[in-house]
Amino acid sequence: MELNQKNLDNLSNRISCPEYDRKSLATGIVHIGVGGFHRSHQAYYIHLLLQKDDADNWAICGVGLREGDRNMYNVLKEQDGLYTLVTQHPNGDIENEIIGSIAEFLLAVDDPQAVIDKLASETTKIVSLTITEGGYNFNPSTGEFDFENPDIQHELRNPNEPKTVYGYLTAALKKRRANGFPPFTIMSCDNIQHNGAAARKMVLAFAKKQDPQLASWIEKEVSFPNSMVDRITPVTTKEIIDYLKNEYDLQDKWPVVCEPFIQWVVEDNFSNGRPQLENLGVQFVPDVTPYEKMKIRLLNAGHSVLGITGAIHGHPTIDSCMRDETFRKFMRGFMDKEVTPILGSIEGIDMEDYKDNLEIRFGNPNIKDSVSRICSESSAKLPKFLIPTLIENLEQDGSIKFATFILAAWCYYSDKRINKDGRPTEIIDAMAVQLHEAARKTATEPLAFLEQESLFGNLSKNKRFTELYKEMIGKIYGDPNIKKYMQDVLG
Ligand code: CS2
Repeated sequence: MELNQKNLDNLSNRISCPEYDRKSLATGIVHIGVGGFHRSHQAYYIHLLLQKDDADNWAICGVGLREGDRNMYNVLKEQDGLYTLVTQHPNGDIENEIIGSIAEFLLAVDDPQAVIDKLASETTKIVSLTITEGGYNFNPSTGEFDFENPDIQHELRNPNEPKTVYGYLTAALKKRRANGFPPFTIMSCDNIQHNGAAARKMVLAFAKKQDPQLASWIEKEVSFPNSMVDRITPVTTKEIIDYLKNEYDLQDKWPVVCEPFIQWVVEDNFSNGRPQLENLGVQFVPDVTPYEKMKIRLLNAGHSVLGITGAIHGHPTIDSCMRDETFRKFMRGFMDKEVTPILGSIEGIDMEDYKDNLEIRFGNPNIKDSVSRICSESSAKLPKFLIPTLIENLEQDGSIKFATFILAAWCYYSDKRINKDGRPTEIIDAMAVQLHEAARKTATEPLAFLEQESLFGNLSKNKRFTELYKEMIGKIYGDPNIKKYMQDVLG
């Protein structure tokens, strides 16, 4: 049976379905960047809220800004915004739930005006974002707004023809201001440290160039709460689609799989109201800094550590890395010896418990999170997740061998594009070509990869680091059977 509103009644005796009346939903949140993560995390929380409370005005309108969002748009249109969330527990238990909180979906490339109008509507109170690190339009070497981007130049010249998130946000805020409506909150849900502050800096940089008066209004009136978001959400596979069909006679074209763990820590700073999510486990705190740092430096960096070494070794998924003792110990060694000393203690958090729990989460055999998802966009991830830990350890004379090994492995991975058995690795990275070009020079110039300053800053000038890096490069290039060198690092 196809998944859509009409069939919900028939489906509800075999799978958990929304109990709220979807016809009376109104959208208070517009979310830009609907992918697997948004659907396993924020849309799930809102679904729980709608199940529990009379909060019909907080449903979500999804927005896709790019042509690449068309598949999601088509599926959600066909399925009336409905999709199945499949929660896979480590012990094999599975929970399936049809989520109904996405009430509407707009594709900007088809109808830009509809998106501006939706954002500018008085009923829109929050605009949330999962646009990935790359979507923020940082100039990687300076961290400032990249005005060279041709789409940005286009929208600066033609404010009525937005293309990026910045053009849409400012066009809508301008309209709200002209109509005397209060602005929406801009809530980043991306894995970026100080994600709210980063979004604010970028929006203001753009707005100042486009319309300084509007920029002052935004500066005063719009809030940009920082948040830490967490739920491992692998890429949806055909097996899951088949499983729903076989077990439930349910045809869902794009279900989402996730782990049972879920966390959302948000600064309670909303300019135009917010849903009452605190009763559903969302933590509202005055300052998310310690939580986000802990998550990014341990979970996300830990993932990259396993992903890059796992890809070279030939492990297909994160859980298969975790079943390999060398990889598990290496990842834990990195966390214990290099990250924990930097983090220090965080009030209310038992760090050892947090790391033990990460081991269980990464090892969940039913999640099957591919190393290629983890390695994708490493050029945006490592400079935020792992390199700062290395730099801080250099400053404090701490251990650097684990992180250094990962950078040497990343160079090899970018250069060779095959695993130790000669099988091609799938590289998905906006900087793939540049990484490859830089890494290729390694044979004659061992530090060439590090000379990409936008990624590594001036690490190539630090003697303690470069000596070790060169030694590790020599080993990995000599024999890509990296497992034995990981054991050396472990000592
Ligand atoms: C992963 C994250 O993309 C990555 O490298 O580390 O997507 C991770 O699964 C999520 O942040 C978990 O909350």
